[in-house]
Amino acid sequence: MPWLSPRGVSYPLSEEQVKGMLKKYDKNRDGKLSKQELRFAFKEMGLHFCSWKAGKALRFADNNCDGYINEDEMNEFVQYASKWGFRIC
Ligand SMILES: [Ca+2]
Ligand SMILES: [Ca+2]
Repeated sequence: MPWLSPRGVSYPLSEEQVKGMLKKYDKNRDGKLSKQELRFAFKEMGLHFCSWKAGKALRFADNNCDGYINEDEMNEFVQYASKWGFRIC
């Protein structure tokens, strides 16, 4: 994982934890995650190139093509995004 650089003490997040974190980043409480919300969440969870990754994961998991990740699409999204290695810093 060359794009991960450790920032102090950190530990990897499980898929369940990532899902819980993502829900907290639904800032406007519409039950869906926009690209902006995802990008912010990725950044907070220690990912680099978060804008690019947010877009890539969003396109992958956005089954109904509305540009948002809803509850149903979340599982696929998290599975896809987990390979980048989320961390709590
Ligand atoms: Ca939202
Ligand atoms: Ca969608």
